[in-house]
Amino acid sequence: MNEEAEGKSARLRRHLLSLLGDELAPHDRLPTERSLAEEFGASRLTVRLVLDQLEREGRVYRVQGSGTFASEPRIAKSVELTSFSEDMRARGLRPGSLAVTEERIPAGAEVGYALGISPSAEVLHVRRVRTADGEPICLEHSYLPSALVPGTLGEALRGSLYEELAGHGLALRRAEQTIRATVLDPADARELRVAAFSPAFLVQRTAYDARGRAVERALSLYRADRYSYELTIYRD
Ligand code: 16G
Repeated sequence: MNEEAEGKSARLRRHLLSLLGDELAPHDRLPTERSLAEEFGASRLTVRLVLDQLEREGRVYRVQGSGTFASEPRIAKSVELTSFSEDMRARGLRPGSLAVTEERIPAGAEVGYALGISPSAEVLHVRRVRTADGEPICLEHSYLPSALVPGTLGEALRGSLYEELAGHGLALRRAEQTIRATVLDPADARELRVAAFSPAFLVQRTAYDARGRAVERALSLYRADRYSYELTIYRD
């Protein structure tokens, strides 16, 4: 790209980012490629390359034959130990849960190791599809040692698990977690109402209370089109 086109594309990108930030609501249509090209005195190719970049960043999406649209904002998760309900409320979204199940099962090797209990020790497995304003965005499996959580949680699971645990003297203070990229198998994708094999973040978390007891092993699958991770990093 020559210098002039580079200057135009930088200006166009700034313009589009400010439109996306201030004026356009999710799913609003962006100005057409042709009108952007005219307004910025740029070629259609320059406009298309700028839109391609915004599409790769997840800021816009295209619909064949109908144009380019503003994406839903991603829910930026920070590295603080927060619950799903807190994350949603902080963004003005209503947290919810669908398809809630709970069952007692043996921990098994992976969960047992993470929780520091025997693979044959019993855990309460809670499975929930988490929603933001009614839209499914995350599939969560939580495993809680029966020794710490002996009863069923029932209706409490419609609300916040972390608030419920705190009410039982199991407030969570620290967690270790790994995040990796994955794709959703067809059954999980159906529950999250996205196409089979859509990208997702798999977050595995072990959360501890103030006494250092491992209270929860969780596997959360977040829709990658709705989430991003935010880290503050330091240099000495
Ligand atoms: C978060 C946790 C999950 C926990 C849930 C509790 C991650 C990766 N996972 O989604 O382990 O069970 O919050 O949310 O952050 P709740 O209190 O709203 O039920």
